Amino acid sequence: MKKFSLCLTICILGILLLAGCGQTQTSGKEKVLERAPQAQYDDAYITVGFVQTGKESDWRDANTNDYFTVFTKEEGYNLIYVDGNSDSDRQVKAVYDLIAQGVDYIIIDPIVEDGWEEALCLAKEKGIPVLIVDRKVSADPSLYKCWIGSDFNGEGRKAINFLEEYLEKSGRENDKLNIVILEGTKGATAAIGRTEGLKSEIEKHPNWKIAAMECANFTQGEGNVVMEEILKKHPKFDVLISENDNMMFGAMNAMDQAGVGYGVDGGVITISFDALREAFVKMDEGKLCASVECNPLIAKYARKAIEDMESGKAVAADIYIPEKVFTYENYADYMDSRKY
Ligand code: GZL
Repeated sequence: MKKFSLCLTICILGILLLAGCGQTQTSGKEKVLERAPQAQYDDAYITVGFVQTGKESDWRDANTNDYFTVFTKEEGYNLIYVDGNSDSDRQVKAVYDLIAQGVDYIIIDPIVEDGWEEALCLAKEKGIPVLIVDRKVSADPSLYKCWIGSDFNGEGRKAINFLEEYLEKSGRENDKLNIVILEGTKGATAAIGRTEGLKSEIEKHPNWKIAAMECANFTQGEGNVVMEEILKKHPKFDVLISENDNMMFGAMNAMDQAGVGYGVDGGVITISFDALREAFVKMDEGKLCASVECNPLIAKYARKAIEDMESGKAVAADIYIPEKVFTYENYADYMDSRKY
């Protein structure tokens, strides 16, 4: 009997505690849960919600910082930054929140291409223009105003064009080559496009073979770990192509630990993407042969598109941003002017 009365007491206490923990407004007999009032934004500013992928690479940090320097109060903007934390579900939820808040524009850099239809449909239904930047979505283009970013397939082709020139200069154009590729995040446009571009050019060379192609999610840590595993199965290969600089830096550490030589003066030919300032340092040290630029300074193109929409001008569906290829031969001409 004692046990029963003890259990009953605990249950009653629990109900009382629960009743006290919500935000409730007592109105006479019943307790009513009240939502916090809707966010009220100053109409003096254009409120822009920006849903970023996360902080997976140095390129991403440069890309994020660029939005804070472009969408300023002085320029008439109220920027709401959302860190997607490398979680696409979190990104989608953030878009619903921004719609509920009634922002003026939404900018999305989607971690992966799929899963955006419903949120984009709701934004369109609510009359909130959406801009897709950097990576793409697989949803119908009528659901957003424009896409701004890089030609990722072209970047992949540029990397192989560099390799072809590099080999010709050293009389190795007919060599048999084993190529290792470190891929970015599965389902991300940058990885999809670069891989397609790389493969379409590599297959033109019957004496070349892709010995290994593994995902390292654009991060330096995974570049290191994945390369350690690759080296166990493929201790000897001729070319390493990494779909961003950070994975290359991690792979370089693994090759150092394994005593594998790489760089301009012999050993594994190293080619990556992004062209971070650190990549220029690695080229200066002779460790990196080339980095295909992927321009993270996208915010000014997004602001221009918003300004055009604000003034009733048409905006192109796709806006490509200019990019170069930096190599061990030309890096010194640009190194001091790099902004990231
Ligand atoms: C490319 C961008 C990629 C970078 C990576 O536009 O989406 O994501 O190449 C970044 O460094 O993580």
